[in-house]
Amino acid sequence: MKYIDLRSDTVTLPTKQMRDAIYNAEVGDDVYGEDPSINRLEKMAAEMLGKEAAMFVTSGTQGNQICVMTHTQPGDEIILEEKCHIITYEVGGIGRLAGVQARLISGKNGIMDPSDIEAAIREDNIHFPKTKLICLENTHNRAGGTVIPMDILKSTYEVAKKHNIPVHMDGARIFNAATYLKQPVKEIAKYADSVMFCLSKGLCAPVGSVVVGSKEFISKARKFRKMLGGGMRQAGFLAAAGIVALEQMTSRLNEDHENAALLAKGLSEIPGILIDMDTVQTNIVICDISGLKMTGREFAAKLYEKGIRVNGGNSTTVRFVTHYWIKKEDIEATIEAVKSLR
Ligand code: TLP
Repeated sequence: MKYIDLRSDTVTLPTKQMRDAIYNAEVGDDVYGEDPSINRLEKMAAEMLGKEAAMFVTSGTQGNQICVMTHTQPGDEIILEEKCHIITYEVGGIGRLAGVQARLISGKNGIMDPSDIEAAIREDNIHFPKTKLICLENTHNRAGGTVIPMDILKSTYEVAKKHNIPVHMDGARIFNAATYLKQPVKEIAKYADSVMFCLSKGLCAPVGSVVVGSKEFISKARKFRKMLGGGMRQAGFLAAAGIVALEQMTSRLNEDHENAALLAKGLSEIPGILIDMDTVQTNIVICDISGLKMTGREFAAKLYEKGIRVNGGNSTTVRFVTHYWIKKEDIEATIEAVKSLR
């Protein structure tokens, strides 16, 4: 049976062009720096994001963890939004791997106020750890794919520079943010010292993410990637799909955003379902289904029987994510299926 899979944009399968590119890829040993496809992908990514250098990594999680390790020393403190991916879904890696302490700030729809960030920066005092990094997430996953407005991004970067603290952006979905803002992606990336973005989400590549930053930052980061077992050999097969992702998939994300908006509208009209429409900006829709008197897990199980997959747990929050393989008809079918659940 073919499911309408709205669990995540991570479920996207590679396109025909990607499969052909993988088959035909020129490869070499990337630990020796000799994989032409990896080198090409890294050059393209650095150019697109307006940074000096780039490094292919196995996953978004690995990219974020490497960036935190590269920017900090054990015992430092880093500032993050309280529901960000690094805190919620990275297995406590920043404590275990980087040995840093997290200073969490509540954001409005995932977006931290620059004055709250400034207030959280530690003064020089014998009792305090040093604030060594500010992490942003753009788009913000758990807040529903929300985008950091350009003026907030700029003010945040000004605060960071005033205190001489680098900014890392978890830009897993930065191309969705760029699409929403109608800005070239480098206009967003210029307000961060390092950016991680994923090839394997809305851009449909099967595996991999990229970290971009200064030459010095990336050469230091390469050592941490090796330490974490991310020094791959003929990884050009993966990079070949990543190149197609950057060439062909970054300019079509609006379609996913339109489908998410359509889905959010349809679902919000169903009694028992609440959606904060202000948060529906890109390809994620988060619903509160408490009015349906079932948990997210029960809701997901019922939809599964109707051929639709979503993620739901013990809470009454359910997430839907649109992507390349979801068409308008799938959205309509999903709304009808949810209506029939009651
Ligand atoms: N997010 C996944 C899950 O891990 C929750 C998803 O289905 O959305 N940053 C952000 C903002 C992400 O949403 C994700 C993945 C990552 C980092 C990690 O990427 P991967 O899965 O490649 O390690």
